[in-house]
Amino acid sequence: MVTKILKAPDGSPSDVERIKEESDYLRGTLKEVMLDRISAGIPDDDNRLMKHHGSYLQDDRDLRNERQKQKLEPAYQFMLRVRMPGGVSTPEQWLVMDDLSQKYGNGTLKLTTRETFQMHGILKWNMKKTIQTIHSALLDTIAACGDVNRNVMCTSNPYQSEIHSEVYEWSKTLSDDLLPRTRAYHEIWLDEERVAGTPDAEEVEPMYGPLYLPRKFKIGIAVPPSNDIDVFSQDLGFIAIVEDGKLIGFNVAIGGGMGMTHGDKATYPQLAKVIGFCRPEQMYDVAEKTITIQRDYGNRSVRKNARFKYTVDRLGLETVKEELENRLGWSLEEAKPYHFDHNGDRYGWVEGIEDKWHFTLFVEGGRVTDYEDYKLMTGLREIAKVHTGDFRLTANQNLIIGNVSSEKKDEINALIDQYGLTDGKHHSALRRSSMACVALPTCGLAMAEAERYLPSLLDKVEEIIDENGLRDEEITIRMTGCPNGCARHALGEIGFIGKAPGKYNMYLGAAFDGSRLSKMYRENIGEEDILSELRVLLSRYAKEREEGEHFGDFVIRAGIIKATTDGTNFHD
Ligand code: SRM
Ligand code: SF4
Repeated sequence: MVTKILKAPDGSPSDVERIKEESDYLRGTLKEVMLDRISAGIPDDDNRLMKHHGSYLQDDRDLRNERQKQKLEPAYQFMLRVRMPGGVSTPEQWLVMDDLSQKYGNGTLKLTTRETFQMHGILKWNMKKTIQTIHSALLDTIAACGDVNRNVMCTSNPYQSEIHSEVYEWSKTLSDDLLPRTRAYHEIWLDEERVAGTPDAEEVEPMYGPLYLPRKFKIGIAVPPSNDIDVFSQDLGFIAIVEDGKLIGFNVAIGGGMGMTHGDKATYPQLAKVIGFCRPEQMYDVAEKTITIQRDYGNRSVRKNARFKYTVDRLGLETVKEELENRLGWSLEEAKPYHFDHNGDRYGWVEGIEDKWHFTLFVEGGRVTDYEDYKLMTGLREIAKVHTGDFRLTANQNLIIGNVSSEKKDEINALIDQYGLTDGKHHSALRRSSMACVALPTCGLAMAEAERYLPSLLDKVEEIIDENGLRDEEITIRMTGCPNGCARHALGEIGFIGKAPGKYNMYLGAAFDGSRLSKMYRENIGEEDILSELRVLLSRYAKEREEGEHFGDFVIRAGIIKATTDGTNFHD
């Protein structure tokens, strides 16, 4: 076999590459600037590095204009993201996160689309205490953001508990073993003394090297028939193959991603493609070698073309597979058959193995807070105080109260009733299948509202749903405040991407099981147009659909939108 000579793109390295290179393995001047009391902010270079520590500086955009008028610096605050593979948290950890958000955050917790906690609103002077407390609860924020492998997701699967716990263990192993090795985090936040001497790069970061990756890297493990983690949106996806009730290995899919820039055809969402099968014990090797291919050939010059999906598209899927097998020293087996049913969550109580129960709770927009008439945060706190199982944050921003013993079930159920915590079944199935990214007021990249707006839009869409007898039809609907795709908009049967305040591009036609991307249907429309479009589309769907046909498939069959499975023609 002739080995092809692969090349990374030419071009001078982006500024972030310089920052990483000069950072002394992600230290920069973070230790010093976090002590500075003159500003609540930190310099840009350090903020770039901060991401590798699971945080970054934001400002409250609701207050931006007013503070500018008053000639005050922006209302600086930090977002902090926890690394929590597979989304599993103990009740004790839940209570710590709840307490920290009250003490140092904005009093809410965000359950993210990658199954973890985010806190918002932390002031600079409270960051170290917050991280130290998280550490004492046996959690951390290392590599939750930044140009490294991120929180590894896995299907929150209460139905097949045995497989779930096995797959969960693999997600933990991957997450831990693929961590950066630098001690920067421990020195800056946990007061670890620096070891004297200058070890070489091989010793400090054997896999990442001093420049880390060209861009973030994401891994997710799905357990069919659930594709809740949207395995085709991951840089590297593993699809569990179960035979005779036993996990025999994983199909490997590479090159997925959701982000793009409006109007820029060189950027697009892309689906990961299945390239083969590996045994569970080969999984780490596959992940490590895939990451090193991206490390060596990813675009370090243009960050918006730096994700692995572009590396795969540029080099070609077969070439990347060949390179992977060269680095592995063995070949992947042929991919095994699998079947996904859905990418959403299944709500309410289900019985797992060994007399354990799981309750999936609908958490709108993933925001845990106390609303005036819905004490969600208090209710969950009271549950955490008596719960002896676990909590599982889902990839759809919901929450599973997991591993509840039969003896505890009545007690937990009484609290669920007392606080009116909901499996969402009094809502339409459409709302239960909704996701929205954070967007305003904390996200600096948001062009329009998402999490704060979608619930009120859905109130109106639900009227149309009811007029058409579609209350129990699961239709996935996702909204993001910009095209970065944090709520995986391109895999929603109905998707909205913020363009400007109150204006969205509307997308249709993704598959209900997350295996096909949507396409743009209308550009730059406001609420009135959104509702009138949906009135026509949903009424046609109610009348013209075939038995069991999902909305995303219907719009394609009815010729309303052209199908695409390839991101490179996403804009056409
Ligand atoms: Fe994201 C950047 C929030 C999942 C694609 N994302 C951001 C930042 C950090 C904004 C920034 O860089 O300035 C957002 C913080 C807002 C805030 O105030 O909290 C942010 N992303 C989120 C979360 C919290 C959305 C949510 O409501 O749940 C999710 C946290 C996940 C986690 O726990 O790790 C989140 N982001 C995603 C996903 C979904 C996923 O991974 O399954 C995607 C699409 C998948 C992908 O990566 O392709 C996603 N986020 C992005 C991008 C676009 C990357 C790209 O390829 O171009 C950015 C912008 C960037 O990296 O430059 C981004
Ligand atoms: Fe922010 Fe855009 Fe991500 Fe929404 S999609 S959280 S607006 S970066």
